[in-house]
Amino acid sequence: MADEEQLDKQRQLDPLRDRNEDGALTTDFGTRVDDTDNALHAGERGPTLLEDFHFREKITHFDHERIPERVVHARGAGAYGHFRPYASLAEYTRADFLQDPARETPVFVRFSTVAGSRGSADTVRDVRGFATKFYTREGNYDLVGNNFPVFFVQDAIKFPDFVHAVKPEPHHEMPQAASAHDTFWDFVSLQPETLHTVMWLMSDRALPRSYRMMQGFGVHTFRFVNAAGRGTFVKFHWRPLLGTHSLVWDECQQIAGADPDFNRRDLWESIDRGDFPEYELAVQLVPEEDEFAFDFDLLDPTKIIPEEVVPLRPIGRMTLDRNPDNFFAETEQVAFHTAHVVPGIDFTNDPLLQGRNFSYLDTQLIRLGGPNFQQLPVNRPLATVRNHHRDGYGQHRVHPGQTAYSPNSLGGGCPAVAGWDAGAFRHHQVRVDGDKIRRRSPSFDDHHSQPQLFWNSMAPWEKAHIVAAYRFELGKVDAPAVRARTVEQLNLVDHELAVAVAVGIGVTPPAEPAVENAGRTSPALSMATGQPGSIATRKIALLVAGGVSGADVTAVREALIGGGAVPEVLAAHDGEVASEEGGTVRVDRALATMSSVLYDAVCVPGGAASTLELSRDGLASHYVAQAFKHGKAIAALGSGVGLLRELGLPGIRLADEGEPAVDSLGVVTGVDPDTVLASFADAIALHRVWERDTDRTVA
Ligand code: HDD
Repeated sequence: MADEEQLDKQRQLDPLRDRNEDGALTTDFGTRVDDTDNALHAGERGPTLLEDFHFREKITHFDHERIPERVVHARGAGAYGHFRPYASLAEYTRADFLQDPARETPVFVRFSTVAGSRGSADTVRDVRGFATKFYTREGNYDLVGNNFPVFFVQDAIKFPDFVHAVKPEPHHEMPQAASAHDTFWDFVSLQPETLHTVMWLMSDRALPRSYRMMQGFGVHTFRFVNAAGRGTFVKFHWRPLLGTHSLVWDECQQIAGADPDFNRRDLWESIDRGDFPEYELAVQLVPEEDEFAFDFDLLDPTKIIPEEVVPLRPIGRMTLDRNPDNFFAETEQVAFHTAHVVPGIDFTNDPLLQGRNFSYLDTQLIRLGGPNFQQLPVNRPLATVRNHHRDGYGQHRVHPGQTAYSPNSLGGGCPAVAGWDAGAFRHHQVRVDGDKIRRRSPSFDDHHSQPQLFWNSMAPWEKAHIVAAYRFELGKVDAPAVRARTVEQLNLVDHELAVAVAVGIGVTPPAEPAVENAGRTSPALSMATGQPGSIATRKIALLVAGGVSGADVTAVREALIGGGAVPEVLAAHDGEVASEEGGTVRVDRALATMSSVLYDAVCVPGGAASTLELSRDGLASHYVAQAFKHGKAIAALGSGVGLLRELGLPGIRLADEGEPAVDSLGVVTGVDPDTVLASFADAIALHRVWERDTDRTVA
């Protein structure tokens, strides 16, 4: 256990922060250096001398800077924060950090994509990792989750096959960070247990707008254990306070070029601004005696417990409020492990979890170069570490004394093991009995009911996006047999889905449904309902040119900032533009550097000369047209409507001259700033206006 004053992770890190702020440049062994720009040569034009220890040390260190990237989840972004429970959970778990609502536990969270390498784009179609390290006073607890509640395979032994299939193909190492290729679809179409998670992958859940607007899930059924030793099954859910929101696929592909760091930058800038990401931790609790009360197996990680069957119980809140100081030291070297558990939280026999408990320790040994990775600053627990582990590469501890074994008498028997009552972890006692067999339980066999449940629960636009995603992905698959087999699999989920996909990829649609659709839904699975409506932290572009109405710009900025949004003024050039009132308007960004896909909404303030200039600029028109295609809120004040009129936006009515305000599917125009801005804010808070989604492929 840690003492009270030890429980501040930042205080622990402070002496380790090497600011290099003043003083002379030195070698790694501390000798001051008089020149770091010229190596030691024999004469001005002569060879470099071996004697130049500074040159050799500098180059050698550089040559060794890289470590292996993570085999999966290589691309990520992290932040520090803290977690606080709402109330004591002592009834279910003895985990110390879940006992006292007055106590905060420091955390480090790393978000990631899965398939891409370290330098790949953020907005690819992929699962997102959501890994949280709680620095509790009883040791580090890692909740290593994803933004999907289910996983592709049921048994960890299939993980290498799955990863090899989704990663770039081995002969030419293409494509990067994409599942749209033959080997992925070959594998998943042959392995029907993947169907459910693939359905999530084809949904917009795979395209989060922001790490701040993304759910997280522990995926497995874990076990809480209370002080009396009673177990309760538990599923963990992170729910973002800003709601769960996604991008659209066309937008994602463009962002990958316009700003490949889109999600990473969003996280960094939000924390920098003081818009701290917040998530509620909720649990689904199932008494041990109800283990077999479901029509699926609780140990099967390809299944959810529908929230309508076991409701979520909110238990606490996490706030991320500090960016790391150094990406490599902290975000790259953080080492998560599913077996980093604390008393009161335990495993189940989920065969995926059991395998993970081997893999995460193993991978850190190669990635971080040996068994002392727990001593790296970001990984170092706040709880006191005492044991007989010794030596190894990168040993930072100095262990005085004679004894490094147990039992000992020469060291006074120290350190001694503790009991459950003294805060030791004790594996939950369950009776295990069985033959040694390589076989899965028949209770893991149903691969179709839950994908069907997911499909049935989607709003029409969500279904349309799923169909479009299957068509896109399979459209990149060369092997006709793989395309056909995928359609066959989908026909075991839903006939309408299978037909819609088939016609898009040139496969003969199945004539008959292979199964009857049971018609079950779980409304909680849809992103269309139950989202908190707010414009907070949304980025809004204001398009301006010389002669813009300064009054409009001020009104728009004030209204948006008042709601917590982040407006930015964009013009053809940086600096400032003249306002129609004879003043100036400061420009935040040059239009050419900030594509429309990098904003949540766009506004065109009034000003006849400004509108005319913007209309002549293809970039500004393209900007609005793109925002329209991606379902974003658009506003134009006064004469600004002229820019929109030229675009001929389908199905949209624009305000006539002098008309106060018209809201037509989130395109808000008119001369009355108050009314226009109020409707604009409502449309932004909806996230997207899906009714005018031009990507729709099925009704
Ligand atoms: Fe994993 C990393 C999440 C199954 C083996 N995994 C990794 C990370 C996350 C997950 C979020 C990144 C951690 C970080 O930011 O450093 N993994 C999951 C989830 C799974 C899952 C939610 C299923 C429920 N993983 C899984 C299996 C295996 C692995 C079945 C192996 C048998 N995962 C790894 C790994 C990684 C990893 C190879 C790569 C880097 C690392 O561990 O530290 O060990």
